[in-house]
Amino acid sequence: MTLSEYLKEQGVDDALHSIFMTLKEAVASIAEAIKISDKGKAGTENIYGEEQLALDVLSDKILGELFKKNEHVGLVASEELPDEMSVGEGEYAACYDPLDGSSLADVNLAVGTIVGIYKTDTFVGVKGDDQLASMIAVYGPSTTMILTVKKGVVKFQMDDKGEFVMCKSDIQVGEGKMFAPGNLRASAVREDYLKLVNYWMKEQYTLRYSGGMVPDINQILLKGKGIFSYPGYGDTPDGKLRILFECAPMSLLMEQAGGASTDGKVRVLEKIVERLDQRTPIFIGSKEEVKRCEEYLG
Ligand code: AHM
Ligand code: MG
Repeated sequence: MTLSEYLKEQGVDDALHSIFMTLKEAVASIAEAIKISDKGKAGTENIYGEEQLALDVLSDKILGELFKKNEHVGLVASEELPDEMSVGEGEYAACYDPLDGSSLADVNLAVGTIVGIYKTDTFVGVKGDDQLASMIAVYGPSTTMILTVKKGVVKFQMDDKGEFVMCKSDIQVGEGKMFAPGNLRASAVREDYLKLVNYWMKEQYTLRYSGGMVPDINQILLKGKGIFSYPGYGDTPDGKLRILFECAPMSLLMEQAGGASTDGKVRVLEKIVERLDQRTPIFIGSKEEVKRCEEYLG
């Protein structure tokens, strides 16, 4: 089943369908951009400048230009732009991290795109629960999209013609011993986080941490178990990851798959976005693990 067929089967409106067609085009182009930039590393420094930055900017440009062409999208916000940007009259709004974990691209580790879809004329004041859909794309050995239109979670894989074909339906996250402990630096000053990580180690959880939130969350969704954590500490009590561009779209996917996501006290999807770059601590994955995080850190 293709992405288009799936969306029609789910009864999404023409506008949202068209937005996903734009996304599929963007993901295919970004996948190509990543490949070319790796190949050209030795000889193309003059054109691309600092490579990671070039890839971030390029991915951002690809998404921005394609959304501008889509009549249903009126507003975009990107992790790479200083402010939200009106792009037309459409009632839909898209926010995205065009290439999350881009510093991993030069060592050929997986990177990803994160997108949240809303109906709003400003992202200030929205909360993750307001999303109508969300998606992560992973650029690894294959290019894949995991998405939700709030009717469960499904995975598509790009074929050689740039078509996205469903390869997993009804993705479910249950329980199991796998952990991706982000920002371990915090455990040097936070006794509670150290205790939590020690619990996972003593219980012989499998460590699966890539340094990219997209592949890490992708893994939890596809293995159907595990926990990803990124607490704050010291001068950055809210950590590094942004609600709008990273945490809300991921949290919608996780909850739709039967998992959970919290900042330690509050569901991430309930948190109001007061500033576009607002950050939040996040503990996301299997329900029981998220509960454990709240118990240890709340
Ligand atoms: P980015 O948006 O600048 O790429 O940063 C986000 C990434 C996440 O994918 C990952 O989980 C996190 O940064 C890792 O951060 P750090 O290496 O600082 O622990
Ligand atoms: Mg990011």
